[in-house]
Amino acid sequence: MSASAIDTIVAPATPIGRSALAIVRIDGPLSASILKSLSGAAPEPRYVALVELAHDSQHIDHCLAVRYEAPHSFTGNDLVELTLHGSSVIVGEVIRAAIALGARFAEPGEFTERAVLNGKLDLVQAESIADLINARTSLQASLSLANLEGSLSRKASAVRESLLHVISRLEAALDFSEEGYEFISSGDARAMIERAVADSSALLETYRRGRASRSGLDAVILGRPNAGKSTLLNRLVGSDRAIVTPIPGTTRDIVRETIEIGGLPVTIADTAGLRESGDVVESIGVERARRAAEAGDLILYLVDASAGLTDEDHKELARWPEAWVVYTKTDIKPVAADAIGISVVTEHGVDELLSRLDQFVRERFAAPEGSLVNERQYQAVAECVDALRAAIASIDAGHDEQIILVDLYRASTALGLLTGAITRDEVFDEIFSKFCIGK
Ligand SMILES: Nc1nc2c(ncn2[C@@H]2O[C@H](COP(=O)(O)OP(=O)(O)OP(=O)(O)O)[C@@H](O)[C@H]2O)c(=O)[nH]1
Ligand SMILES: [Mg+2]
Repeated sequence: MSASAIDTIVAPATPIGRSALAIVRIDGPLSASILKSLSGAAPEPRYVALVELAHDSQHIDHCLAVRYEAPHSFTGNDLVELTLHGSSVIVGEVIRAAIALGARFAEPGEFTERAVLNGKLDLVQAESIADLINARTSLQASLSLANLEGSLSRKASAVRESLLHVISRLEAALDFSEEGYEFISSGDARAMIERAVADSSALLETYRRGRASRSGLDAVILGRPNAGKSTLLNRLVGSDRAIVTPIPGTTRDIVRETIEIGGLPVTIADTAGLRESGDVVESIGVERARRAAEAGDLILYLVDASAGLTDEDHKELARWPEAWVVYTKTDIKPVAADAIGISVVTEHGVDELLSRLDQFVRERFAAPEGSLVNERQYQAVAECVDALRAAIASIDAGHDEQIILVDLYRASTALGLLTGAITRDEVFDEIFSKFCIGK
């Protein structure tokens, strides 16, 4: 896309409201001339200038302006960033003036989309910008930052490059088949594809953690009425979020709160006590509790230590084999040393429960850098693995290069969807730049 073929767009880059400062970005071919019209200034690219903004003889603000020249900007286009006083009135006036001077209001994500179209970012990096902005914990932020800096893209590129290597040699073998050259043995091609399968399968395995790390986890507190579920939720959250009474059956609907455990946001659901009940509302609550547990990542099954494990508890626990059994009210009756016991009255065992949870979340769900974090990324790599397996099956069946190439192109296109398109030009570059054919 040539720079002159695109619109000039304008939008605030900071939330609208009262703040010390607000940033407005103008991107596209008219950005510098809009700045000149508003301020009379044409600052040196990448230098901060203090300018007075006015439009239609009306003074708008004095602000800091930075002008970037294509391709050396976030979007790769000519770009202007104005740091204004953080008033929504000023922001509105600047945007209206820019629109009067030829810009249009940007679509959501359009600046980042332009950065992708200009090759400044790949798709994974663009997605990680949104994730970074939405991060609720420092672990989420550092994972998103790592992907923005290319952790995942580099892994995908390494696989893609090894595929290009095989593809280019098989293509060359086709082009020069009459001369009887062999550019790669089928054993070597198979071994390289096997390695690509192993690498991309390892990438697929990062998804369970990556997804959990990006979206957080759901923990569900289950147990018989009066077990102390709402009391535990309140203790974990640090406020009287749920109603606590000595009356069994107090909680009816699910009460959810999110806290940070093991570096991830964990949404804890306090639920209705599990029992058969003639009360319609309570029965619906029990049904909701079970559904939440089925969908949850972790179940804490609370048992009142002073009452001990009842037959109903045994029956219920048979449905939730993965649940952690946590005995409550250990101030009334202590529990065996190997059991998890807590008392919210004396605080006994609460810190230990928290540190067990912390460790569990870190070990089971915290993702390493360079993980797949969304369904789109997962589907792209899954398609790649599928195609590579088909290519290996074709080699094993003794099919010729053309058939194998179909699946290799499918695999590379799938990886292309992950980061940005793979083109036949790249295959030609690989052939002609690194490959001495001698013609
Ligand atoms: N002594 C003692 N009492 C507790 C403890 N935890 C909870 N309780 C009491 O047990 C009673 C029931 O607590 P809740 O937290 O409402 O129990 P629940 O499991 O949410 O009950 P339902 O909502 O009816 O299912 C309340 O009177 C609490 O004060 C504890 O650690 N020690
Ligand atoms: Mg309750």
